[in-house]
Amino acid sequence: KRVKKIHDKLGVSTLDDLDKAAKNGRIRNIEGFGAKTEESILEGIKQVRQGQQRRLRVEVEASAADCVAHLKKADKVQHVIIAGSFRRHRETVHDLDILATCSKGSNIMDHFVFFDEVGKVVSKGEIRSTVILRSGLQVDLRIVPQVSYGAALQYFTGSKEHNIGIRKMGVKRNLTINEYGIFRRKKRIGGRTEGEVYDAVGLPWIEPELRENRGEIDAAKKRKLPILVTLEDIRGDLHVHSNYTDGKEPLEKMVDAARARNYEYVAVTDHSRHVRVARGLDVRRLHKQIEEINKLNDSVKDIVILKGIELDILADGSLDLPDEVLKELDFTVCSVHYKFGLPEKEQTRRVIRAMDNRYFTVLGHPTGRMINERPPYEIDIEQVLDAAAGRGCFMEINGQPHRLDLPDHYCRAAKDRGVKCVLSTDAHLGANLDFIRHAVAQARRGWLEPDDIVNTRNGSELKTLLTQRR
Ligand code: DGT
Ligand code: CA
Ligand code: CA
Ligand code: ZN
Repeated sequence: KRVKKIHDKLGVSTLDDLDKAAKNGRIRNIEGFGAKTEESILEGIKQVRQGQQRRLRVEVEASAADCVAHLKKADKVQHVIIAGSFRRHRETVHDLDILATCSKGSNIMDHFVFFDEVGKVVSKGEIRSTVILRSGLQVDLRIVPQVSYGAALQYFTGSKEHNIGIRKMGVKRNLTINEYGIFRRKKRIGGRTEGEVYDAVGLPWIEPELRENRGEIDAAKKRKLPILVTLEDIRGDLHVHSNYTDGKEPLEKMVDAARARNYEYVAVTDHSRHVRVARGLDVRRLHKQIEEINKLNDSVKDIVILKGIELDILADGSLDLPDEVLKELDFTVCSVHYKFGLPEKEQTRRVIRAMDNRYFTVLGHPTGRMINERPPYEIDIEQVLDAAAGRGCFMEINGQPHRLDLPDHYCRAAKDRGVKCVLSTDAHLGANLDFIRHAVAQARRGWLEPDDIVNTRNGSELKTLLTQRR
């Protein structure tokens, strides 16, 4: 729709046309487009032209695992680990930085370049090689001696800014941290493990997800590092679709999948009527679903099925179904699915107005961004978070690979305001429940602890949280 608008209003039909239109500020004049969109279009064009789009971490996971498995089969290898932004669980990565140790006479470098997926060998040396996989992903392999493993792992995990901070702390103690060791004058005094590096500067070990120089070194000094949430803390999924709407599997199958994960509860949240392409539920069909869930709850004993809906936030900020119906539900994921182009003020007002409704539980995929595909809509998330704090509304961390929405810095902004987050998958298939890992990773990068998250609660604690606004 948006492409068509640009085409129709400005006669844009090539990337060059688009570039010119954005540079001349003509795009912001189209209704529903703003200066921010124009900026992100320009940024997108730059990335496409440089062929440098960063890849989703989630999308390179499988090849990363294959690479590691392959390397582990070389002779005389000890450690093989992926460092860099991949280890820090950044949402996108530029390349893979693999670190390995092996004993004398290993064939690891030959073995590496003969990996099936390698498309091109860029360089091959004794201690460092670089290849490009058929998928276009660059992979660097570095071999370090066993005594250097921890210091090298710390170095190559990054981020660069974090490393600089740690290095500076070393200097104060007359220590040189890195080129792969901890040295006092020229003498190696440690670096075999990563823990030794942090220990040498008087800090506890810092989780890779926190290593972005966003205050983690200070927090570590004060012994105030967060105890990050883990997958095991999650007790249920609160955003799941079924084939009542655009899900691919029957409700019962989705419940079975949740049960297979040993969840205590699962919320079925099919679309509401406004989403016609997904055959969104009207009052009648929602009632039918509620009935089915009631029956299912009577017959299954090991999991509680919550009655929910993914409710459209309409253009004026009202919700897509009347309060009389919403009060029968346990849970609502309220989402913006159209009118992405409202000016920032209006979009923000729209969402905050929706939160005024007492049946509003959680804001679904709050920024609307699709990584590498669609920019976020123009919305003042900080203002939204303030409003959520005042009203007791929650924010979703949607684990769909392209969404990962809220982004990490906003997860932290939510925590700072005492706004709790819900980690969910937005599953359209039973197998999608696995996306919860991605939501957990995003939450960890946002410094979240179990207490900051709604679905770490047990069933009765959850009930208390969900009824407090009503
Ligand atoms: P990426 O590849 O853009 O997704 O992000 P990274 O963090 O994986 O960056 P990369 O691959 O350029 O380098 C891997 C790590 O090596 C980086 O996180 C920290 C370390 N490193 C690279 N260059 C420098 C440097 O100039 N100084 C310091 N202190 N560390 C560096
Ligand atoms: Ca990297
Ligand atoms: Ca690299
Ligand atoms: Zn949605």
